Order: sequence, then structure tokens, then C-alpha cells
Amino acid sequence: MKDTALVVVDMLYDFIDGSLACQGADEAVKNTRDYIEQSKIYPILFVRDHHPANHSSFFAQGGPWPPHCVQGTHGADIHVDLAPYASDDLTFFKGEDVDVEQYSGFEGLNPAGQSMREVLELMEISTVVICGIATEFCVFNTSRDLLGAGFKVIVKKDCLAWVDAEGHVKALKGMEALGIRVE
Ligand code: VGL
Ligand code: ZN
Repeated sequence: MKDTALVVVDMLYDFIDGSLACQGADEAVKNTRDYIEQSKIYPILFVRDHHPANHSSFFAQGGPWPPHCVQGTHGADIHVDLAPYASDDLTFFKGEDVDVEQYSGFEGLNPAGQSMREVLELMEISTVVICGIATEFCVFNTSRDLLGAGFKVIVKKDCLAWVDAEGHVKALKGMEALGIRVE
């Protein structure tokens, strides 16, 4: 599977057992780790929501979310079971601009300032497998943008967690309707 990469989206403590804990998160982390070990899939890219403490998406600024994934806090860290697979070059940060909501990991940049598209193209990746949190937000937007950029996209159903069960099901249907494989 040399032309295939895995993208792990926002498997960060605040989305797992923190301020924005999502349904199914523990199972999603475990299943993602099992998938990595069993499939030996490589390369593995990580997306990290990474907000300043006064981000516009937080309640105090009139946004829809509790404070989460604040830069430098435990809640912004990748789960310990997945962190060993992460490398700087293949980690893409989003949500760093105080005024901008970024649900799509495709808009993230690595520490060298490279976009996900740039890095995937350099590695000659044509198919992307997606695991992550939350189905309705970051997973949906990241998958849609990767598909729009010409990649084949496969979403791993057992490796997702969600804010709202109905929203999760609706997002899965929406992704399938776009031409994303959900398996
Ligand atoms: C996300 C809510 C707020 C996500 C990010 O990555 O799904 N959801 N910020
Ligand atoms: Zn966020």
C-alpha cells in the first residue's frame, strides 16, 4: 500500500476524555491503534486542533464550543497510544488563528509550514484512509477536502467518535453521497 497514507484526525485528549469528550472515543482510539498495527499502514499523518486560549470558537468569545485543545495544554495532546506513530513533519496543526474556525485538517500546516496537499504529493500518495474525531466536523471536512483535491478517500467507520449520534449517521451518509468510501 505504498501509495496509501493514513490520516488520524484530532485524536486529542479534549475530544477523548476532556472538555469536548466525544461518544465512542475510547473504542475509536483502540481500533485505530489495532488498525495501524495490523495493516502496517505507513505513512501516518496526524491532524491537531491547536487553539489560542482566546479562540473565537469558545463560549467566552461567543462561539459554539467550550474551551478545548488550547496550545500547550494536555487536552491538545495526541492520545498516548497513538503518539508513538506521530512525527513533526507529518503533524498538521489547525485552528491557530484566533479569528478563524478550521474544521478541515486539509487546511492545517506542519511545523515547517507545509500543507497536507504538498506533503501527500511529495510522497506520491493517491489514497487516504481516515480515522478520527469528530465525524460531523473535522472528519467530514477533512475527508471532503481531500476528495475535492483529487485523492481517493476511505473512512474507517469503527475508528470514529462523534458529538451527536444523529449527526454522526448523517455525516456518514453525506460522505458516501460525495463518493467517499465508508467501511
Ligand atoms: C472539532 C469542534 C471544535 C473537530 C474542532 O475537530 O471535529 N470539533 N473544534
Ligand atoms: Zn476546535
